[in-house]
Amino acid sequence: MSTATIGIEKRIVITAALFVLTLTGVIAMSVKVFGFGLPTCLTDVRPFRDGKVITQAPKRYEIHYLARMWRFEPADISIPPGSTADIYLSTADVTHGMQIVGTNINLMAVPGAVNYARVKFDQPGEYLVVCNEYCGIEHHQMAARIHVTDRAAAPPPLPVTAAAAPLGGQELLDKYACTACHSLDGSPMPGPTFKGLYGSKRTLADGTAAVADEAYLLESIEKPNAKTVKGFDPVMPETTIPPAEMRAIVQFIKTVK
Ligand code: HEC
Ligand SMILES: [Cu+2]
Repeated sequence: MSTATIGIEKRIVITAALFVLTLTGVIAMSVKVFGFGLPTCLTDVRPFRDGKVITQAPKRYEIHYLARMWRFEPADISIPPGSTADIYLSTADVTHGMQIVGTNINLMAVPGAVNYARVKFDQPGEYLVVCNEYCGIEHHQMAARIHVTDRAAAPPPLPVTAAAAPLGGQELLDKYACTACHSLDGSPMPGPTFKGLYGSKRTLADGTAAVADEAYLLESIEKPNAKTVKGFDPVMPETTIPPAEMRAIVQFIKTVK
């Protein structure tokens, strides 16, 4: 190898090293000088169960965002321009994403963990918070708003109440009038009781048998006439129920013992 080649190699190595050092320096400087928050996974913060805004000082906030199917809590907050917010993100169910449109905040909400980022809101306006991790049928509806407005400066900001909680399985049975024909405690009604139904063996009108597993429950509700339970009239009406509510109903029936 000639001395010339060694010289070129050395120069390439040194240039590459300088390049890496410069990049590291730029990142460190952006964090220190310009206050860019690098997203971090905080494993020492316990996942929380409710979303809230904590006012630490004027224009200093801590926002605990709880992502869940399919909303963020708090859904709506107001803070004054120039506010710095420490954002902590957790999830109540599956993995979600959280992007604050118009900022560089793009976090993941991972079950069992809390993610963190700091953001400064200089420009007044309405910032949309969206989920960017597909999380189920109503994923596209998952959104929240951060209002950056001077009107929020006088009284301390209060989280506006989050969207109403979804109905539970038992409430859905009332909503769809299932309880008009099905009892939960074994008492006789036009339809079989849900008490002890899950996992039990059903004798059907055509003489065959079936086990009331999850698939059977789903089918019985979606297509009431697919199978008829022996001793009952096929009078159950067909009802259109959104998938999320359907799941809640089946999950609830499973617990009626
Ligand atoms: C008008 C009365 C009526 C209403 C309202 C009704 N059902 Fe039924 N349901 C029945 C009857 C009768 C049967 C048994 C005959 C059959 O299998 O079709 C039945 C069967 C079922 C079964 C299977 C039960 C078993 O013992 O194997 C399930 C599960 C069920 N219904 C769920 C529901 C749900 C959930 C709703 C509400 C969305 C509902 N039903 C509304 C009358 C009703
Ligand atoms: Cu989501």
